[in-house]
Amino acid sequence: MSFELPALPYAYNALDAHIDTATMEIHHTKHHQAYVNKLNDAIKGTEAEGKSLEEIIKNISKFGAGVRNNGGGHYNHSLFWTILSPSPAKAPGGALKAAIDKKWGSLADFKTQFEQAAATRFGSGWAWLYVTADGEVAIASTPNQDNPLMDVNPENGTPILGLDVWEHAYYLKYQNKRPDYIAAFWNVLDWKAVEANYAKVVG
Ligand code: MN3
Repeated sequence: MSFELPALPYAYNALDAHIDTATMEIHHTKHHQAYVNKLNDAIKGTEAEGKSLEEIIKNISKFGAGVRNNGGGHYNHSLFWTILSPSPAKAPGGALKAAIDKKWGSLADFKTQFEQAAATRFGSGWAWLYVTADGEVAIASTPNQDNPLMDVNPENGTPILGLDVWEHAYYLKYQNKRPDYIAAFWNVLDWKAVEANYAKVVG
């Protein structure tokens, strides 16, 4: 069974005021599709074949660069699409709100720290809100298509929110203005989806 490109849960133009239609379509049908195709090629005949994506990512040190880059690409984008929404919940509630308030003081303070991580990631990569093995929420940024679930990452845990800061994610609308893209991201980030991811991790 090979990996497949997941369908977007909304239309390509659904987020257009903040993430433009052309970017969404190219990002999904070209970039993400390419990670899926190259991942399927890279695992052929290796012990990764037949394993779940999560299993592969958690044990990524066992595999080569092709599996790391493309497996990460498939995992990261699959998460990214599901936390965006044209009708997002604008703030977290419940246990996630409590965890964020405890760690950073407020949602606004969390956003400032997260924006800093996303804006200062040099070159291509991602910014993350993730849950550590101790059940704490934390912020990380990773290069390329790495993520906190990978065993090679010292900031290790389960991502519940990820922001793609590769230029392909924003260049058509925002050009070199990555901070503007990061600011726009909050308008389409669905905290309900992040809350659901958090609940899956902490039980
Ligand atoms: Mn991308």
